Amino acid sequence: MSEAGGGRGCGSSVPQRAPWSLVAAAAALCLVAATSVWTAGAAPMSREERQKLGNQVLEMFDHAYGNYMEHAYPADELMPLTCRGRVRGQEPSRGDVDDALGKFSLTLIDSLDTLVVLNKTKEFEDAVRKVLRDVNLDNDVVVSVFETNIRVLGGLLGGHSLAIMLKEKGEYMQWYNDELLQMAKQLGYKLLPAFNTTSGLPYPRINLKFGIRKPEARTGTETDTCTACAGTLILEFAALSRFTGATIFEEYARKALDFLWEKRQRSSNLVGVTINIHTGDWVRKDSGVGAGIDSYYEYLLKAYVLLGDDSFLERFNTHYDAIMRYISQPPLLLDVHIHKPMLNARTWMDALLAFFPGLQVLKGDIRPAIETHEMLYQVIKKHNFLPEAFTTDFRVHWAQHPLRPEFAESTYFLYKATGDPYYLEVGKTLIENLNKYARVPCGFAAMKDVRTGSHEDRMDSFFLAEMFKYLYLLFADKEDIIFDIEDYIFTTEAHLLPLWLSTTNQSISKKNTTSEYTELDDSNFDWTCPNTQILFPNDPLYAQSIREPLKNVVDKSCPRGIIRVEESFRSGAKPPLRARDFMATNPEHLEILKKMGVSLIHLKDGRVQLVQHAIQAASSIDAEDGLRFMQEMIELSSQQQKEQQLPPRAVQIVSHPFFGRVVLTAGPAQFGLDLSKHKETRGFVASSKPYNGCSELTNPEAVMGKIALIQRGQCMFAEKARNIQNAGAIGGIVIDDNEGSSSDTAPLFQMAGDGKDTDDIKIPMLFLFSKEGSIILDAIREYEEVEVLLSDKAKDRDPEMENEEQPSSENDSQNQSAEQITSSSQEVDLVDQESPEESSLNSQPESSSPTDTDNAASVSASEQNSNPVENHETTSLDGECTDLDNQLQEQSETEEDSNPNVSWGKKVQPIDSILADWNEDIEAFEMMEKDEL
Ligand code: DMJ
Repeated sequence: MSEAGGGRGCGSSVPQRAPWSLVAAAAALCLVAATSVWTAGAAPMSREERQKLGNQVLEMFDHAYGNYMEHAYPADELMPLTCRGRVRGQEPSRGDVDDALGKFSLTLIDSLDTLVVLNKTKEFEDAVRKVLRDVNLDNDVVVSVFETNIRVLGGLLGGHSLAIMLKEKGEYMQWYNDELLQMAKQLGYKLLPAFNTTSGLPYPRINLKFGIRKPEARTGTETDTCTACAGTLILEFAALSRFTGATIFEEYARKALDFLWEKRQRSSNLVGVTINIHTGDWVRKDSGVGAGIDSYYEYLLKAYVLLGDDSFLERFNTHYDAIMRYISQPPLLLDVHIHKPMLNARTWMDALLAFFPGLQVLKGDIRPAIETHEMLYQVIKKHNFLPEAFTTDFRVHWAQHPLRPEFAESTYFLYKATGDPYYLEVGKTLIENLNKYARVPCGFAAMKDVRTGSHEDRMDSFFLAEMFKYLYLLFADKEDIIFDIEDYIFTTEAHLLPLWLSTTNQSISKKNTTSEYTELDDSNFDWTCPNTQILFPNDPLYAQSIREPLKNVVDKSCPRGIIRVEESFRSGAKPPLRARDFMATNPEHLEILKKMGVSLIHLKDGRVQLVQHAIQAASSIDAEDGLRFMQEMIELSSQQQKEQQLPPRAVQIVSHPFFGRVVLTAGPAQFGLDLSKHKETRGFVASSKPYNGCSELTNPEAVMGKIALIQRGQCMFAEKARNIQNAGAIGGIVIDDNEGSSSDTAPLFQMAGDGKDTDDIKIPMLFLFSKEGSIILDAIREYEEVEVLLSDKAKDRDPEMENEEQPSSENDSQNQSAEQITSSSQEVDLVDQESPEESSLNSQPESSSPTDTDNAASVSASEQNSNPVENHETTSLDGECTDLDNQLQEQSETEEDSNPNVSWGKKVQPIDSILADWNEDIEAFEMMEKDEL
């Protein structure tokens, strides 16, 4: 056993060779040590105001809980807009999100220990009786193992922990006889079959009644799970084992953790987002601290705190080093690839990572915690809530916000560690925003879009389990809570488990575990918990001084590419004018450009091309600056381009004589029916009149029930969509007006909305470049009736149809022409899955490869041929930075000679890497919809 205390992070209050309970308690105690040291900085908040805010939190909780109990209970969740309960099977399925709902009164169970924290002991007593009376854990329903563990098992254990605490106090719960614990044990046994894999990693889902294997189970065929899903069990399972003496739970959770540890990527010490539960192979190899991984890290550190095993701390520290080395790019936390950790895996962050500053407080690493928290707070100030995902330049990437508690959690922990009243003000803002924007007559509604303030009929149980706890505790004094919160550890769902479990039944902890045990050196314990002497070396303004440089980080930010920012600028070498600040209308900027040897060329299509000639620069230093500026500009526009990309869609001509053999690559739209989520749309095509679709159609009878063809240009895509929809079209294909354009040579893009709500557009819309579009137009001329299938992926052609129509010799000539069209369309882009033509997609970039043609020109052609209207539309939603958007279509050119180290050709992203990025984005979004959220 290692020593705790002494020279280690928690300071001298911990005796040498402390019992584990003391070590754990000390770690928790360190969190409050600083609350009284604040003497300057943000104005202190009076006790009166804190009480007022605390009471406001109580009132808000009553509003949420009261409405749930009145209108939804015994359903799992409240639907606050329609004021009723969400019962699984009775509402349209929301996919994986519904896997949290097991018909076990989820919100009630998740709220149990919140009632005690908020001093609502009578209501707690009443709620426990209801759980014991009404809740059935044996429903024939498939639930997420992860969600059921953290919300239901955790909720029951948190309830039990506080029930026995109250009983011991002698006033409340005197009748209680471990009934919640018995339920927890029953549930624990129901989850165990999920671990029946060779790896010991659990299946992601289980049927509460039938388990995994039985035919009635309707689950058990999954091969993958998320890292957090498999690595967020140890607190609840160990607590269950230690409370009951049944060792099996802790053993299973340890085995899963051991396996994940074994599978970490050895050179980077990072883990991926999803893993194959049978082979242990990483399925998604990107790695961050948000969705899919978050609570795996959290549980390693907290398992050390609760259970006292050094091995958990050692693992956490190893991962933490890697996180700080690769993922942390203060104030950002950006996903990287586990095998190439210097390579960012994406340019956006998800809201779940907002818990990380809180975990860093527990770890004792306060500076980056303050920085990230400050950045997140500024995003919140801009949008009132943290959008589900936002880009590195703080634009909304995914606008939803389901009232997540992670930011409040970090705010609470930072306040505990710093005592800085600034964090009380942050909490006050959170309360105000919730009341102002999310409060509805029947509870609190999730935000569907933080930009528009629209609501979703959803109030997740974690809102009651976590948000109110952290907000209440933030403003509470010790005497406001009827027990000592420092005797407990918070699970990831903020359920409370007593630290004394560390010394109970601990003999079981090491049984059957594969992990080797090593004596840790002292460095493992450095900073393992906040220590006021380290945090504030005679500087009460410590936290403020860290926040200060970041205070405008969001407001001042405009679209930019962040590619290991800290590295490129650490050297201090940066051009006098940054690409992200450049405005083509600013004469000073133009002057600087000239000095750097960069000239502007206005292209016919309205875009601006940047060209650098080093020899035209005023000096060699200016030439270097110019080169850096060009480099920044390329990265900036490439980043922007990447953000515009979406997986291609397919327009497949299915009617005679094509029979599905001709598949045209199409660009999707940011509005209308999403073909990746819905079944394909099939219909005959008809040209709209006017052909540009910019006004009410004059031939509605021709497009009614058909897929309308419209020409690009003259008005917004969304306007065209509305006009054809109003005329009764079931879908639309926009054909590029730029003659000769083709997906062979130009990158696909998504059609943007018009900056307003486009929810009214229900039909699918796809975009075809001119060459592909003319295949359809030619077909209409030749065959009149042309039927197409709009989908996210081409379907197998229909041999039955083909056979039906082809026996006559008359059709032979038509077949022949079909073949002709098929083979000629290979050039444009054929992805018929039954033929090797698929490879033509992969060969696309070769035609635009810089090795074929002039270097710089081909770079710009493949990277920046995006549509000015789309770029403008997309970013204008976010406000201030539209001027810059127009710059993002700029092309760049440089003379290779001017810097032999710069290979512009490398900037071209090969199509398979683009596709990989697309796939990762889709997977990421799918992940975010999963139960892990
Ligand atoms: C909670 O259920 C838990 O905190 C979980 O770990 C992930 N996030 C949700 C709430 O956002």
